[in-house]
Amino acid sequence: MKKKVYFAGSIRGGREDAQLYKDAIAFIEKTDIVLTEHVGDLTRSIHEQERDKDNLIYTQDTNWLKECDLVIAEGTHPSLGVGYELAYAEKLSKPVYVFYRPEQCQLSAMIKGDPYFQIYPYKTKEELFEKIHEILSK
Ligand code: 6K6
Repeated sequence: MKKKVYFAGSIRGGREDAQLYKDAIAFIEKTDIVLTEHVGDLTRSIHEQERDKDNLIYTQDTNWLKECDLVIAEGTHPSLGVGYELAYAEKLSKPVYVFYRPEQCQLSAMIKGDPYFQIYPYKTKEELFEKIHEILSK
């Protein structure tokens, strides 16, 4: 059966890795379902949003966290929202896999130091996809 994946990546924290999120989401969708396709949406500006939509985003995303089978996060680019989602997923006992590129960032000790999270340093996109494939094949 297809797994429902909550893919987390920086939005207001900065969109430098947005293309990578888009590619990772497309890769996951070859075999499974991504609930959070918007994380890889390159067409929407983060500035387009109105403040009063934030509660809708929060409600939708926390509902998807409840619905998902697992969380895959790209944590190279620091994001308050991603950090919040990871802690929320832990509270719900969802499996959480966090990827990051150690050559480009120092992942927060609050993520790296939490033994609940499965942390995967990687260098190349190929390496990232290979590991994601392994996780989804379990
Ligand atoms: C703009 C661009 C694409 O989508 C939007 C609208 N904003 C959001 N829509 C849905 N989820 C969001 C939005 N902003 C943040 N999130 C959630 O928080 C995502 O699931 C991301 O994993 C995470 C990013 O947090 P910030 O703090 O970097 O924004």
